[in-house]
Amino acid sequence: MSAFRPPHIPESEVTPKALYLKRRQIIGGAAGALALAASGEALAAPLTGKPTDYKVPDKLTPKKDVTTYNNFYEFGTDKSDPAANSGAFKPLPWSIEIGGLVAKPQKLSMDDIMKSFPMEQRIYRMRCVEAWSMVIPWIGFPLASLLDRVEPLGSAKYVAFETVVRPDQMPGQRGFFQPISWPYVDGLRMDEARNPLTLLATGLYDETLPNQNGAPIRLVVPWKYGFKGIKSIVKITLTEKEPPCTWNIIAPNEYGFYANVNPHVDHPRWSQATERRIGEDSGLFGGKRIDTLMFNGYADQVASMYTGMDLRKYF
Ligand SMILES: Nc1nc2c(c(=O)[nH]1)N[C@H]1C(S)=C(S)[C@@H](COP(=O)(O)O)O[C@H]1N2
Ligand SMILES: [Mo]
Repeated sequence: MSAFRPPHIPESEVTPKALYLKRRQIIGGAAGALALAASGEALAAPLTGKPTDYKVPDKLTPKKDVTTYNNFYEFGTDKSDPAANSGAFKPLPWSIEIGGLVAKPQKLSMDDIMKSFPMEQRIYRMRCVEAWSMVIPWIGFPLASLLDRVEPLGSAKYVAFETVVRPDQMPGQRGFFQPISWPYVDGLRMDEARNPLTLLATGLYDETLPNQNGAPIRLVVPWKYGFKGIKSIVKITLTEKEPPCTWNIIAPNEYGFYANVNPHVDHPRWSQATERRIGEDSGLFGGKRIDTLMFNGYADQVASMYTGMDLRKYF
């Protein structure tokens, strides 16, 4: 069993409104008032999510590893760069524009989001394409709830996402070496976006998302390789055509649009059959590796979306 215990909150306090009010109270006082005045939004407080059945028996990855071993090229390409270089990033105020093939396009602030969607806690296995993995207690809400709110048109077949571009606050977006053509973009097919597992996360463990993990809001798709989990989202667009995906643009033979975790389809330069759990004793010689599971262990919930598809072709 995992060592994690959800914080104890009475049922009455986990409604979105109560959660929001509680957060307002916590940041009360002079400092809170100042923070509010500056940002117009109240996100500086601890965050709680309603415990759910979405969890795995695996041991949680220590928060320290979750927040110091990251991929977030906007802050640099080394795993330690995002934690080291994201201090000047200002996640608030923030808003997301949702548009494209929808009946009700809208722009939502983080306040709107915190008020509108009840936050849940979900413990997911996460698998990076680089063959390491973590187990993370996320706080967030189903992307499907947000999609319902904008009312997708029948012609909408995909959902496209975009990360913020802020070279002044994101050192990886300035300077001579630019590994990516910004903004970082990615997308999902509509059924994947609406799958109950797919989350928009606003926190991890018991805090709002640290900058290095994609503050203030990022995508979490636990049966896909980590690069699909686009961070610091500012734009969501419903489209008819398959949207571009940053890693697929950079190396189409190595990274596909689907990026479903699949131990039977190797990356051209390494095996995807096993993985290394970050934060666990890795012993001598690179240590213990565990088997990677089909769809990262979520086959029961997602495999039916891909029946009849050749997963070697649509990797
Ligand atoms: N905008 C943006 N999102 C991103 C990335 C990135 O470089 N930029 N890296 C991706 C990759 S490769 C991984 S493995 C996950 C890592 O998320 P974590 O650092 O919260 O574990 O973020 C994904 N989302
Ligand atoms: Mo990744």
